[in-house]
Amino acid sequence: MPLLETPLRHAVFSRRIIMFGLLFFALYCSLMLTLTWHDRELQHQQLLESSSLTLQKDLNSHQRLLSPLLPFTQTPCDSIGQELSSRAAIAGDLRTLLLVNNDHAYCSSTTGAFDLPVSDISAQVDTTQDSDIQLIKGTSFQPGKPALVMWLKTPGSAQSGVLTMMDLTLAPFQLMMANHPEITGIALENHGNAMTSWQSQLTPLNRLPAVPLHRLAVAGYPLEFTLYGSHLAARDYQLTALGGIPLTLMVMLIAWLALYYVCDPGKQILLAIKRGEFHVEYQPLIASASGAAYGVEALLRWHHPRQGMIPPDIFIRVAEKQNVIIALTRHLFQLVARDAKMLCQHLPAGTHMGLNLSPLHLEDEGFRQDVLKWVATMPENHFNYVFEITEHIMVREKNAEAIFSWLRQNDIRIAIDDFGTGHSALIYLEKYPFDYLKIDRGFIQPLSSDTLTSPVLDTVLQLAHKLKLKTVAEGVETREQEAWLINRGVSHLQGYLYSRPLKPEGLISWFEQHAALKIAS
Ligand code: G
Ligand code: G
Ligand code: MN
Repeated sequence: MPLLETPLRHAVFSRRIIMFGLLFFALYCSLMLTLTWHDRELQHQQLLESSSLTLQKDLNSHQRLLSPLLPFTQTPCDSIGQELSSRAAIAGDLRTLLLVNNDHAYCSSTTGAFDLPVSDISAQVDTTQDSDIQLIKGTSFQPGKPALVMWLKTPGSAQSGVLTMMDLTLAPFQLMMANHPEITGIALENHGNAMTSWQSQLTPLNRLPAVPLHRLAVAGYPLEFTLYGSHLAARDYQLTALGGIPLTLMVMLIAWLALYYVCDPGKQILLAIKRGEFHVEYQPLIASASGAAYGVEALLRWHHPRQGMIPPDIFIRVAEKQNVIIALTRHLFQLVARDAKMLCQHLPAGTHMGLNLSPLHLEDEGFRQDVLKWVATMPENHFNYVFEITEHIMVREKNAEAIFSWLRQNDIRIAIDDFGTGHSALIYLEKYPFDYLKIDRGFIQPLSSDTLTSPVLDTVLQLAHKLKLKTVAEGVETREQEAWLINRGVSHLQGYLYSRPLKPEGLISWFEQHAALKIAS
C-alpha cells in the first residue's frame, strides 16, 4: 500500500485495525476461556477428591470407633448399654448406635434394651454382608431428616453386628465449593438414592439431572460424589471480556502505530532507499550543431517489489511533502557516483551529467556540503555537471543568486527545467546567471508534420537567443520536430527520437553505437 494519501490511508487503516481488533478479541476470549475451562476442570476434580477423602476419613473413624463393640453382640444390653452410650457420645454425629443379634436390634445407645427386626429400621441394609452403608429417609426420632446407616458384622456370626445411624450433611462440602459459582449442586449417591445440596429429602437417582460435571467414588464405600453445574460461570465470561477490552484497545493502538509507521509514505521512501529499490537511468542529450552525444540526464527510478515501477513525478512530490527529498537526493548522488565509476571508462571526458534537484534541497543549510561531498566521490575531471532546477526556485528563494553563484564557482552549470510549465517570471531570466533553458516537452509535442508552428515557442526561443542562453528541447520524438528546432537555433535535443532513459550498460552501448554512426555519416 505505498504512498497512499492521508485521508485514504486513515480509512484503510481504520477498517483493517477494527477487523484486526475484533479478531484479536475473539482469539483472546477463546484462549482465556479455554484456559479457565481447563483450570476449572482441574479444580473440580480436586474438590471432589478432597470431599471424598474427608468423608472416607470420617467413615473410617466411625468404623474404628465401632469395631471394638463387635465382640459384644451376644452381650446383654444391661451390661453393654453404658459403653454403647458413651461411644455414641464420643462420635458426636451418631443418632443411634444399635447392637444386632440374629438380624434383630436388641440394644440402643439412646433407649436401651428393645427388640426390632433390622428390616424395620432400614429395609435396604443387608446384614448378611460384612459391612454395608445405606442412605435412609429418616430415623424414628427424626423421620424427615435423611441419615446414613452403617452396618458392621461381627466376624464369624450369621447376622449379628453393630448398626449405627449417623447424621449426614453436605454442608461442609458445599462450603468447600463456595468460591465456585459455576457449581450449582453436589450430590452423594448410594444405591438407588442421593442426598443433594438442593433438596432436604433423598432424591431417587433417576430424578437427578442427566449430565453431571464430574463424579468420584468414595474409596472403600458404596458412595459416590457428583458435581452439577458448568465449567464456566457467568463471572468468567464477564471477567474475560473486561480484561480483553482494554488489552484489545492497547493492541489496536500498537497495531495502528506500527501500520502507520510502515505505511507512512515518507518512511516508505526511506525504507526503499535502505533496501536499494532505487536506481538511476540516464537519457542522452544531443548537440544540435554536430548531432553528437553531448551529455546525459540522470533520472531516478523506483522499482517497488510489489507495486512495480512508481512514477517519479509521484514519489518526488511525496518525498518533497514528507520532507525526505534531501535524503532521496543524497541517495541519488550516491547512485550516480557508483554508476559514474563505470560510465567514465566508456563515456568521453567532458560529457555533461545533468541531475534534477529539488528547490527544497537547494534551500537547505547542508546543500553545499552535500554537493561538495558528491563531487568528491565522482571521477575527477571527467563529467561536466549540470543541475536541473525548476523555475520555482527563482521565484521563491531570495538567495537564489547566491546559490547559483556558488554552484558556478564550483563548476556546476545550471539548467532551468520544465521551462514554461510553472510560474514563469520572465524578469528572473535576466536577473540570474544560468546556462541552459530546458523547454518543457509540452511545447515540443504539439509540433507535428501538420502544425509546425508555435508562436509562443518561437518567442521563447528568440528570448533565449537574445539572453545568450543555451536551449535544450525535451521530448523530441520526430525528425520534423528535430528539423524545426534546429532551424530555430535550439542548441541541444533530448527525447525518445535519440534514446529513452537507459540503465548504465544500455547507455554505454548507446554511446558506442552513436559515436560509430556519427563517424560513418
Ligand atoms: O523521466 P521521468 O518520468 O523520470 O521524469 C518525471 C519527472 O521526475 C521529471 O520532471 C524529472 O525531472 C523528475 N525527476 C526524475 N528524477 C529525479 C530526481 O532524481 N530528482 C528530482 N528532484 N526529480 C527527478
Ligand atoms: O522534467 P524532466 O525534463 O526532468 O523530465 C524528463 C522526463 O521526460 C522523463 O520522465 C523522461 O522519461 C521524459 N521524456 C524524455 N524524452 C521523452 C520523449 O521523447 N517523449 C516523452 N513523452 N517523454 C520523454
Ligand atoms: Mn529534468
